[in-house]
Amino acid sequence: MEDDNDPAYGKPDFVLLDQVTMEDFMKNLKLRFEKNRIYTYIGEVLVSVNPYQELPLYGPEVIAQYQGHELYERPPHLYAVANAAYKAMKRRARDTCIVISGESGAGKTEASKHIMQYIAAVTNPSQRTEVERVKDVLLKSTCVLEAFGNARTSRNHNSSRFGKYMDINFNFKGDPIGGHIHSYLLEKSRVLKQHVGERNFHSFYQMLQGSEDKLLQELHLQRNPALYNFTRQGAGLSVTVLSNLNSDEMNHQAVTQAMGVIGFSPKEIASIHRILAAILHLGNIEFVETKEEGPEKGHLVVAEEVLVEYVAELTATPRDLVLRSLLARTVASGGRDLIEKGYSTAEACYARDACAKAVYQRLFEWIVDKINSVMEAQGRDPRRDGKDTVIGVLDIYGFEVFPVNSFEQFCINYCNEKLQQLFIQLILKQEQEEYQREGIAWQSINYFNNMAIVELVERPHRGILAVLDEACSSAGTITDRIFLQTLDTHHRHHPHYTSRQLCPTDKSMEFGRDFQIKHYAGNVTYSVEGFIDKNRDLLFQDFKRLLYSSTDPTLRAMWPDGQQGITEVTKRPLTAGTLFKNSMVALVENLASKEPYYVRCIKPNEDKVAGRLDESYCRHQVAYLGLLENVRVRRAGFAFRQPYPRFLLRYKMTCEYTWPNHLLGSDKAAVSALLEQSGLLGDVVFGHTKLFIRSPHTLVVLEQSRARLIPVIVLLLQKAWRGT
Ligand code: AD9
Ligand code: MG
Repeated sequence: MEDDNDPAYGKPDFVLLDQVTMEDFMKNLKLRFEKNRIYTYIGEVLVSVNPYQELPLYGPEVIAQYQGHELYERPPHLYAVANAAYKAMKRRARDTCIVISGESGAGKTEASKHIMQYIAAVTNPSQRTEVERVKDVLLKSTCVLEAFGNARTSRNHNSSRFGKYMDINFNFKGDPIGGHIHSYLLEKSRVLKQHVGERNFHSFYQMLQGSEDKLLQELHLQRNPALYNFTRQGAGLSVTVLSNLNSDEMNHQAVTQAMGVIGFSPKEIASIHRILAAILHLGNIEFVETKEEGPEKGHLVVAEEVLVEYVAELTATPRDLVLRSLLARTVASGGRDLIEKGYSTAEACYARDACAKAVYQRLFEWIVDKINSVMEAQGRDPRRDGKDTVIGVLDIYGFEVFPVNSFEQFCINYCNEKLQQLFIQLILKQEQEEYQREGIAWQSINYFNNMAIVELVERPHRGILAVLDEACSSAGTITDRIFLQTLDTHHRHHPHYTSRQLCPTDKSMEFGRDFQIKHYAGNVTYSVEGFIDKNRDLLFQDFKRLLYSSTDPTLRAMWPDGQQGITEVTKRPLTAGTLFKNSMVALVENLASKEPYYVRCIKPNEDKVAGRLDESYCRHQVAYLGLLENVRVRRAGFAFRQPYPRFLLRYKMTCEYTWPNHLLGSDKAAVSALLEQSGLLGDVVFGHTKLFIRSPHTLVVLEQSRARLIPVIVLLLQKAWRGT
């Protein structure tokens, strides 16, 4: 650990580079990575490279080395960032947040887990039961949410398919007393369809592989996922080729145990299994039109009726009602008359799929709500008017590009644009505010600003989401293709938008199907197929009423809107895109109101290989994450800053006027005397409460003289001690 100042291991902070060029940056990143130094700072921002192998960097012993230390006193680490956020929260009663960003597979989720582990390890020294319970729930909830919200994709074998923001509430002693999870847009279309090499959500395979024979029998399931339409398409059947992920079977045990710890009752766990099984059976239901002559000709029937029985049994709903909801829907005709409108085969498939997706989504949301109800903050601090201090941890799906990108990737990448925008604003804002507060002059630095891309998506009236909403409200007359044409008309001159129509020579896009956005992280071609449908997110009322009629209280609780009568006029619900946009706006506002800490994750290679850093692949990420600009801002201003008392604590032994204590009136004056004696005054500026140091060299000089003096001081102290 101590060798981090050794040049053989590169610079622990990019601010210390001799020159800020991409070459120098990459050289340092690579050198450190090769020595298993996967963490490096840019000031207080932590850059992390996914090692794709287990490194001995974590655990209680390492945690102990970071506990109570300042960021710069130990080699760069996630623990140091967690510690800094925790200390700021505790000392200054500031709400803080840790924002983890980077593309899919860069290591965000793993980072968030290490942060949680650090916080759990350093809190509640008195082992109060209630606090222990909260910590247990916090830690175990990750495992449960990963089972239901993560899946194997071609980019990451344990890819988060939902966004997660977790608030941890602390009392005045700094112990966690509660928490709240906010989940964002689960990629529910995965329930129906997976691309080659990908899988459905882990939960399905875990249940099939891990349940006892008896349970499977009760669920009318067989162990083999290849028997179910919803779990066989991607053919990526095993969870992973990586060693650090357990088998589905082992995970099943872990998840069930975690649910128990969190407080899911055995009945609730059984309901969850039944719901998952019902979804799998639903996926195998097919429809045929009757061929016999007579009045029934052309009517739709279910090919395998026993599946309907299974679904009815598992959802505790009447079989006839299940069948009816699958084959027809009830519509109010004119006044109060209700008529049943039979489906065509395509409509029935659509309705079945919509139902399967919605059931899974409601299950997921119910699980999040359940965890939240268990974590609701207890024992609030009355001195803060019932308001606790909070650390928020954001782990959201990373920027992603697949061979075919749809509505989900569009939302995910938009979300990453929003976070990048926040990073730009906060890093600049924070710097500027700090200089103003301390009364120091400051000149702004230019960034690539992705605001235009964010606006392309979210602007009222003409933005892509607004045009999409418009298409959705048009009672089925507007097709995906027309939607694309409208986008082309509105954005033909937009620098970040193009399509095959606008750029006929670009063969990477298809005519009438694709548009492309030049994202901050790269170009992504989206296929508009299914955009309108996914945005409208329609589920017929019949299914809602059916599921609300369930005698299983857990399932019923997921469908409160099934109470509504068929003739009740419902307001048009907000579209999926608009809901997502609103939640992103709220998220960004929330993060901006807290003191932010950043972890910027980098994926070293596309093949998930241990220890290999592909230079051009990483260079691209360094560029789009704006890391070089980050270093420049940090350096153009002042590389280091320290409150006067802290500075003295560390360096007072280097000056006779300040050692062991100074008599100079103020700490500021003492620091000034110290620096004058070392001849370093020219490189610093005195703020109201902090010292600002321009070049890292100054700190190096101070560190060296400190290192020279410490053995002498230790010796002196030992002598003095013996003498007493
Ligand atoms: V996504 O946007 O959710 O698709 P993440 O969350 O950024 O993505 P994740 O944390 O899931 O990526 O990391 C991907 C894989 O990299 C993990 O399953 C581990 O196998 C591996 N990984 C990531 N970080 C570490 C680490 N610090 N040590 C060892 C790691 N392995
Ligand atoms: Mg993740």
